Amino acid sequence: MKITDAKVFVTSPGRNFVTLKIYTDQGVYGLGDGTVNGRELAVVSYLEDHVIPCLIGRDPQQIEDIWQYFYRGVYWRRGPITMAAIAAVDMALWDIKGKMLNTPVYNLLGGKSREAVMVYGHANGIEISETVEEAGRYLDMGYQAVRVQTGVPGLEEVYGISKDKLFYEPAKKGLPPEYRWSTEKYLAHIPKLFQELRDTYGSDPHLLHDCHHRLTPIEAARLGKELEPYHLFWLEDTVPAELQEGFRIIRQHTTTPLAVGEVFNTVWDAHILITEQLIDYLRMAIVHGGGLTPMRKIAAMAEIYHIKTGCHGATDLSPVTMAAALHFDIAINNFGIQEYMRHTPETDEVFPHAYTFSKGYLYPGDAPGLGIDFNEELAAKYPYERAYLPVNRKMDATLFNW
Ligand code: EZ4
Ligand code: CO
Repeated sequence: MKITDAKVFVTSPGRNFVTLKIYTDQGVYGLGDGTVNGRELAVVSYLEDHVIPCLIGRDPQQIEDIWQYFYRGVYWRRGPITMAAIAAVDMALWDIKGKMLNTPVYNLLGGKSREAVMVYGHANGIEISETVEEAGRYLDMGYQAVRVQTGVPGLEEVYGISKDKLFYEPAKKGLPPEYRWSTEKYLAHIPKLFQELRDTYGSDPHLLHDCHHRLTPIEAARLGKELEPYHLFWLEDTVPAELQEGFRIIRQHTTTPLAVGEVFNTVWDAHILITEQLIDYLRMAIVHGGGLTPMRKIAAMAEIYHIKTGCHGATDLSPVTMAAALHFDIAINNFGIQEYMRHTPETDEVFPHAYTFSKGYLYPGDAPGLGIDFNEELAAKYPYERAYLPVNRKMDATLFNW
């Protein structure tokens, strides 16, 4: 069997997505996602100029060998653009293998370890009361778990807060807008949100919160401690995790479960976090973590250290990644939870998919391969639009973490 061609598509049905389609001499094709928010065209060039010429003529059945060829074989390893491009290839090859063997990819990963994939939705509001109400809407829809974010008095814009509710787009059209941030105001406000949520909905719902890399380890330790009475499912991205050792400080101080990793690319971003049991959930996405091939290995390593997965699933991960994540989530034993920020109806139309949502759970469906397709004609109606995540500054304009 041979790869005869591969094409890259950029489409923007509400936001930009990079999609790779690999064609074979058996008439079967596979789909992969290579989207990196705000750097989409860099992945397009990486694939078109450097990957696809080396891919044509190879046997698509040799997934491990092809993955190693583009990782070890290239000398320049790691990094978000490289790993997203390799991930796109890897997803497409698993899709092809499933279609050739006429079975869903989860069967190739060991079969189903569970009936369904628990997901969490995003509830947000400017005021605490609005966030509490929004969380209630998710619980009414059957969600077991909700991520809650709220505006902070004195800050004009806060990440994760949007007028749009069921889905929202964190990237803004045009050049990056700039926001202002105060950790002091934020830390003083957040515990009140959780007090209100537990008073309203009791102890049952799983509550999650994302700090979006805004804290130092000791600030994270303080927040984790103050939130302990509200029993969070997890506290996410407290600090930027380039300094993995920093998590030792947080861990010494709080029993609030910690999640991190949506910007990680390889196991080398997480090996200390894993082996020292400094976190509880690893957030790496199938697209940004280099595909299903490395993610299976990382999950297996995490399993030994009592760490579960919680794959990133914001709107900037395409439905192809969502499909791949669901096959992974349903197959591995140490699955924790899957983020599910719904895509717009336009995006769902461009990417028809077998996965379905019911009462707080996603189901990958039983279609062969990843169970995802790509409507090229419709995609062509939504050309690339420049868009970036905002840039964040402290109150005195010092550049800070988004
Ligand atoms: O800001 O996906 O947990 N989810 C998040 C996301 C990220 C975006 C960045 O591209 O933090 O909303
Ligand atoms: Co996050």
